Amino acid sequence: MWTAVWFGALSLAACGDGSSTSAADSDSGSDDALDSDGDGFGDAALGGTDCDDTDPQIHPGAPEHCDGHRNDCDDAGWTEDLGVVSLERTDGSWQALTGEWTASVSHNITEDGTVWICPGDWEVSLTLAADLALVGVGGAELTTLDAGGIGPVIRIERDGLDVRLSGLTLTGGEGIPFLVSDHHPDEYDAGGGVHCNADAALALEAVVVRENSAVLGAGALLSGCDADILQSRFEDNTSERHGGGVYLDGDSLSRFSDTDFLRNHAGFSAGAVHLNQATVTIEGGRFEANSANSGGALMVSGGEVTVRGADFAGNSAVEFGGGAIDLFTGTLWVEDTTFTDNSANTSPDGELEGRDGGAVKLSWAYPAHFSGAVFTGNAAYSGGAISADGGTLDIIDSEFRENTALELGGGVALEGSNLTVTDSLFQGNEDDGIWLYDDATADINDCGFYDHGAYDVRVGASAGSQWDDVVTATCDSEGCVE
Ligand SMILES: [Ca+2]
Ligand SMILES: [Ca+2]
Ligand SMILES: [Ca+2]
Repeated sequence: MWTAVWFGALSLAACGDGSSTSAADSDSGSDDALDSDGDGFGDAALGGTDCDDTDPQIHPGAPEHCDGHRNDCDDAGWTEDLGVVSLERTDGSWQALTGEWTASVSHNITEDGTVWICPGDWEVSLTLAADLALVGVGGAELTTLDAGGIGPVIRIERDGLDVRLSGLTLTGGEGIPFLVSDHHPDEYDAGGGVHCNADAALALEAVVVRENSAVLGAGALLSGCDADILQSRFEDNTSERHGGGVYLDGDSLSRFSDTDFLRNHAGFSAGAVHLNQATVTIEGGRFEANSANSGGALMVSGGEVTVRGADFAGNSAVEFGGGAIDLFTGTLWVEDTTFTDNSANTSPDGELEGRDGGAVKLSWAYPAHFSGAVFTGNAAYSGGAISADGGTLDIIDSEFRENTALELGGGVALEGSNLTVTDSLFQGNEDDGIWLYDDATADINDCGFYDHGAYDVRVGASAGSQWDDVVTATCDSEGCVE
């Protein structure tokens, strides 16, 4: 039926009827050509004005959405959707958000859907109160959300939400008050880039979290929030106290995959990631040049950490110990991971207590397990690569090369701990391969010890130590000192 009407209009024009009163022109903004998408405008290919008659969001005068299409059919005015933000609701309708995302104003998004964010520098602090995906269409390098210091860039405080962020840079965020769980009834500003304090599911993919600040978790606070973070990057975030990159609290059960932590800093502990009674899995990724007083990259204050295939390089504990990781009660499982040039405070001056573990410091680990770990060039006051004070430590198929202790235990230093080492190599650590004292016990099997300045395995440090009661070191390769 519509076809017949259209041919009628065409025949009028073809006949050169000068009246210009065809039905196609007679009503405002619409025409009588076939309108397949029902947006009120007929198909341009059939004489109407709708340049895309398959999409009702495209027609003359349509508002511009961040959808990759020239919505208003106006060639001259279209700029590939640069500088446009739009919410696509789950029912397929759209809402323009562009005008609101300026001057770092706070906004709530309360309807489920996808927020499409086209390239631009957006000044905004967002509270997400619905199931939402936020998609940076041009990727993180072109699409920045900047909170301008008025609060977190992204804030999630409603249980049960499912939130996904991709292709975005989050910056300029500032933490907001947060009550730390467990036995610390203290409130601190937390979560500058992302503040997720809810039983919610959060996914980040290809997101850069950069230059945010807080007291805890400058890059992100994850409290009760289960985060799945993929191919993302936390860089140059700074926390006054703990977790320069991320602070995980309470029941958070999170996973970081191929995610890098670069140059994050915390004033007290954990330049990159702080766990307070939380569980985290790290698969791949690089932790580089993060710093804190203790635990240059990671601090575990109760919780479980699994690390597979990651690289820790050049992280530092500037005052105390654990250049890369400081575990203060909890479980640590490390596989196929390198620790290179990390350091605890190695200054010869000042208080020396606690400046242990150039790469890893363990206190009451139950247990710490390393397999396929390679420690090279790490340095500390004692325990150039690893120091352990209490708990159990189990090392398989690992290498310790050219790690340095200012005092004793170039490779591994153990005090009151139980060590098992199997199929591992110790070479050129200064001055000792392994140092055992104060009720430490060791079971050393099928290991190689080479090129140590002092002892391959030193048992007891000096007169008065308690080593001779309990140490049971047996070395199968080159000799061990008893
Ligand atoms: Ca149409
Ligand atoms: Ca259309
Ligand atoms: Ca568009």
